Amino acid sequence: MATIEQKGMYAKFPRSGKNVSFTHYCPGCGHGIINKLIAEACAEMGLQDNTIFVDPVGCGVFTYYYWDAAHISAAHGRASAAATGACRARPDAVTIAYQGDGDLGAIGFNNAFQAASRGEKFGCIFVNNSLYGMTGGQMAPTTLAGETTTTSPFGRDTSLTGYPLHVCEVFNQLKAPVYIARVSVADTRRIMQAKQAIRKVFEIQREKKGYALLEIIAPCPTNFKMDAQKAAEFCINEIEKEFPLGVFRDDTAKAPEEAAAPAEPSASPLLAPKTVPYFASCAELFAEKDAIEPAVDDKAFAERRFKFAGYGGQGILSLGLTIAEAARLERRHTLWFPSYGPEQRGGSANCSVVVSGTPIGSPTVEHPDVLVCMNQPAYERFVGDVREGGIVIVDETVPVKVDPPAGVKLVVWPAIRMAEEFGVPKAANTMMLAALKKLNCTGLSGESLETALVASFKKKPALGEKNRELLKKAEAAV
Ligand SMILES: Cc1ncc(C[n+]2csc(CCOP(=O)(O)OP(=O)(O)O)c2C)c(N)n1
Ligand code: SF4
Repeated sequence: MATIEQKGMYAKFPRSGKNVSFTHYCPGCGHGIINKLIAEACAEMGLQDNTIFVDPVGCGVFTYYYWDAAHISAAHGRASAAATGACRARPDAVTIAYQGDGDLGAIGFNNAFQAASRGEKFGCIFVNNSLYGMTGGQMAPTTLAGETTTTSPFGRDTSLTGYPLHVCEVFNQLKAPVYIARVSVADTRRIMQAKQAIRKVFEIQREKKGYALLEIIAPCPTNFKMDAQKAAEFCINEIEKEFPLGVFRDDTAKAPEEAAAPAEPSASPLLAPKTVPYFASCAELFAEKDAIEPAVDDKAFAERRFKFAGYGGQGILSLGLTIAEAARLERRHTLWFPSYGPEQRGGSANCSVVVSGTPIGSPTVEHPDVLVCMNQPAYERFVGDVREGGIVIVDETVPVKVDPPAGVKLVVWPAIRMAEEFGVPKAANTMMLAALKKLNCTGLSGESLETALVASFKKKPALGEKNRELLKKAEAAV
């Protein structure tokens, strides 16, 4: 239970409509102790204003109510993936993922393992209480042989469910991590050691040394069905017997080149050393790749949201990409977000595009201003979502059996027919671009749209010019 003065924590936790000064953890829960140690370490080291915590799904889910720092809430098992994004996007910050043994050891194992293998620069604090606490005490990969849980009521049967997963030992096979250790919070001496180890994880991140994994054995009195004292004893006498405490690796004193030494150079051209540039941020990567000019903020430019939908193979995704590219040419903020089924061709496909004068929060488009539909299922699926004042452009082959919502304009456009009449059936998407251009509903100039269209055929320049011609022909024809 936190006190109001607890370092690194908020004074009050405004949870479930109440403004309380106690956490949601059960009495004697290891999470409560660990939360306190993490908050203290972060505050004492002066890192509160520069720390991003990535919160799990599990009993640790509410840490954003407690730790006074930046937070990202990840989906179940995805904290290491989200932490990868956070530490790459903000290499100057300290990123700490907090995960339970179900979250990391079961659903999220591959995410966590691959992040460790890549040596992502974040610290992962992994709370092992040997079961799924939040959902009522089910068996986890870390459950001991013979341990009773709600899904192993007669004790874990290793002949059916395998053996307890030793996360530290498995991760210790990887090259990249710089620090791997297991501690416990089952008594005062252990808590003091755990605090030192937590500080070490923060230090490694502050000094940008690399990936660190700290497993913490923690009691869950509620699901062990024991009082706090007995639950702590169970950790010491049983869990720690299976999961011995200790430091598995500490490469922090080594120079980075030494810690993850590259493989010996090879004579094979496939393995020949290449110079791989290091990019500190995505912006830098893109700038290098395509010499892209960054977007310019322009509050006067109203955000527009587009949805393009049809069958795979109709060029729906490229049409969206052309709009995004035209926006980029005008140095607008833009995002293109495709969604398609497993089929290469013929399955349904759609993409969302956002064009904005200010940075864009989400790439998903739930209520488009402009909807372009190339087939009936797409029309019926999305037409009801279009925002009032918006526009729907639908190919004339689509039977319009459902009216658009009130205040939405419907334009029926002969994209497929024109493309066939012009002898290039595959150019139906270019015909749709002509509609967007002619109806002036992109907020982008005709010149940018044309340039983006031609650029989309970068590898086949003749086709680019052909499509520019077709675009003009379509505009003149309708
Ligand atoms: C995708 C998904 N699958 C399952 C769940 C249900 N669920 C929530 S927490 C949890 C397990 C939590 O156990 P653990 O990670 O060990 O954390 P603890 O609660 O013990 O701290 C599960 C299975 C979910 N929220 N999302
Ligand atoms: S259920 Fe277990 S892990 Fe969850 S808060 Fe209670 S004691 Fe802690």
